[in-house]
Amino acid sequence: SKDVEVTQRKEKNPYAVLKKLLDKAPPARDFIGALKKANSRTSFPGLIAEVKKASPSRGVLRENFDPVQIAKAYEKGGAACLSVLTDEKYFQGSFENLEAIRNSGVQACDSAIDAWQIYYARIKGADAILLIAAVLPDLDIKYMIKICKLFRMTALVEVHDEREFDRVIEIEGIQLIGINNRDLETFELNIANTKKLLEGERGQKIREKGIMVVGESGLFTPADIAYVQEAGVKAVLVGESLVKQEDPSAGIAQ
Ligand code: IGP
Repeated sequence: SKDVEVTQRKEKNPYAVLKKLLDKAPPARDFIGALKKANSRTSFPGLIAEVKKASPSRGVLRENFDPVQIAKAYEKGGAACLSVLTDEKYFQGSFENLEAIRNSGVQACDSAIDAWQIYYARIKGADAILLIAAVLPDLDIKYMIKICKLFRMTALVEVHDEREFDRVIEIEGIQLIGINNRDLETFELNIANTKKLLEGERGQKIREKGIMVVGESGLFTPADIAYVQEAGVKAVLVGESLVKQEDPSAGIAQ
């Protein structure tokens, strides 16, 4: 934000400022491609490893939290992509963390509830962004997917229940859907949620449309990963179980 202020004093047109910052950012890399590559190389789901200091449901997960060190460990362990929390209030994250990690060369994702956050994340080097269906109306998701396309970013659209799934599956241009096993209202975790949403007609639709599915949250053991893979996911998003390890790369199976 400091560079935004400095430039704004010199520039009269705010869009020119924005354009300059966007042009300066490292180009977005192929997030889905990285996941697919990992999936075909290892026969495990592609791993999105999450850099998360704290969460509303679990409190502080790691005391000596060095985001770049964790990101490097994830990369060394074989993670295909990273998720970097930027929310300060609930997750003790920051856009500075995102930028520092991106500068260290890893594929990063971030979550947005407002269009400006996509611009901001892109400026800080994000390749993908998480859009949460529970808090976004369809029109917003559509609009935000368009912005992502413009920046060649990937939109990961997160759902938790059938209603949200049925809403977003019809959105044009959707490529990547995340199924969250955590209920964001009660914080309850249930990995059977991924399976439930991929059964029957819904699973059929996903396959027909060639949409990649990410199993999110509450994955702790190789058996948990195998379970969601069996259910049909080609990628997983894992935070707590990795970030809590002394060596965050240790929990990543090859
Ligand atoms: C990671 P876990 O249980 O492995 O720490 O979960 C990730 O799925 C979770 O942090 C998450 C999240 C979100 C956080 C999924 N969707 C939306 C913030 C906002």
